[in-house]
Amino acid sequence: YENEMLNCVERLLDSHIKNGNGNAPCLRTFKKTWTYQDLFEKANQIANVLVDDLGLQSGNRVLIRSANNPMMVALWFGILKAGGIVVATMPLLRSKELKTIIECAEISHVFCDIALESEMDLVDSDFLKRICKFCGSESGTSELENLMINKPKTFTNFHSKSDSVALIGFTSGTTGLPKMTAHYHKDILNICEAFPTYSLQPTANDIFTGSPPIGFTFGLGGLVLFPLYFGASTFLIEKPTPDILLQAIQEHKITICFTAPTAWRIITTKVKDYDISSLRKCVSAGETLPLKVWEDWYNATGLKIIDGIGATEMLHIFISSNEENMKPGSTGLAITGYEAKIIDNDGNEVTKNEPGRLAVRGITGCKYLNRIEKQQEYVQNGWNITGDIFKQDEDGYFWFVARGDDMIISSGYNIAAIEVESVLLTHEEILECAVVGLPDDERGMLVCAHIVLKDTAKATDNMKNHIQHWFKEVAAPYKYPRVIYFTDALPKTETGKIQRFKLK
Ligand code: 3SK
Repeated sequence: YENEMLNCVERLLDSHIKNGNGNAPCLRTFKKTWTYQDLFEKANQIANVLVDDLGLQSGNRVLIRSANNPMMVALWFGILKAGGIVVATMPLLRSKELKTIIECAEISHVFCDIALESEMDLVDSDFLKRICKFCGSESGTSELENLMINKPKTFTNFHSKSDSVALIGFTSGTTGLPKMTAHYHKDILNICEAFPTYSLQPTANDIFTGSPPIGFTFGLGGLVLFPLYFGASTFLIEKPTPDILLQAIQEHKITICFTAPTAWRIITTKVKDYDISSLRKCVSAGETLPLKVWEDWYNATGLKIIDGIGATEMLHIFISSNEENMKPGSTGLAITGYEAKIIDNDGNEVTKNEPGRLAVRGITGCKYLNRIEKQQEYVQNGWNITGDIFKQDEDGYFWFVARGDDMIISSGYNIAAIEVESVLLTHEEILECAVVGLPDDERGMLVCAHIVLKDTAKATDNMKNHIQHWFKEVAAPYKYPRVIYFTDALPKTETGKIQRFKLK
């Protein structure tokens, strides 16, 4: 798509109408189905509202505050049709976080679902020209729906270029100012050829679903871009719990499901109560997938979870596998369109099976808008340096070792928190855990495990002693968690990532 005029909406949405597939199902929910024609008309009406009533200029940044629902998707396309730049946010954000995003991204327009208006109403910013409320639920109307009523259902798309910015993603950075990463219209189409073709081979008959918010690029790809690129349909769930996901799979004959490792783990414990025979592809990302979760799911269902690593900076997944080439426990191979390697601190490639920093380059890449110093850290000699520590084996497979900051150095031992977690998770009483380093005068750091037991009534000192003893039997004793805290739940981001920084 180099140097072309390109609005990605034309390929993702309008092409289905031109090809006579307007009546095909596109967006499904528990209550109703929108066809491609329905989505096309709504997106056009929204684009007309933006230009005629809300004063949008091309290049304006438009924030969407919504749970995963059909109106959110219509807004996503309507904004791009009108020449705006989409900034889709996580529904659980609070007013302070919304204000930061609005000021960083210089947001001029906001579309806010009335169900989420209270936090938005608290935000005051000079950047904002217009907040327009809509009704994301199945029935009901708000300001946007009223403005849409008399608008034409056709629209001449803004003539963007292949390298015009289409969306800005915010990284869920743990500290400091959030980083804004831009992606072009061509990037959006490029990722639709990469991971889906490599790992999923979708057809128009597929029905996608999953839990990640569309405001997270993992969810955007898996629940909007990939299904639409292949003329398939997507089942959107506003508040996805493991039971609701399973219910959707059973009742709506879902074939492809995207969710995070923690959800796969819980779904495994419940799957026997549901008929999920329609499911053919299971995708996990957002956090590394423990081998135990992969094995338990495989034993319960015969399905192989496709693990993948992506990054908001890269837009979507760049290392993954497919059923034919999978090595359980490994994240997989660099997918078509990407190269990856493991480097040391000087940027030199390390020898096979040595841990180092994961570097990747390919059809998408990091383009920070507001953090020049971070751009130079992230992109070096054309390679994107992710924060993760991986090893590559002699067959080219990448094995997760640790997040860049998740190595615990205790008494001179390098202990990967993720490794301690993987061992703990094989204990039959443990449901979830997160391991962090606790500063200690004597040893530098102590391995500290925050554990959720399957039966919280068993959270006693005896149980702590038992887990510590047992750990030393099954793994190198120096790695055992010297400190254990039992907890009812681990802090997580909306995308299911454990917030280890909070535990630290
Ligand atoms: O965290 C990930 O692995 C990821 C995957 C796909 C898209 C975006 C991200 C951050």
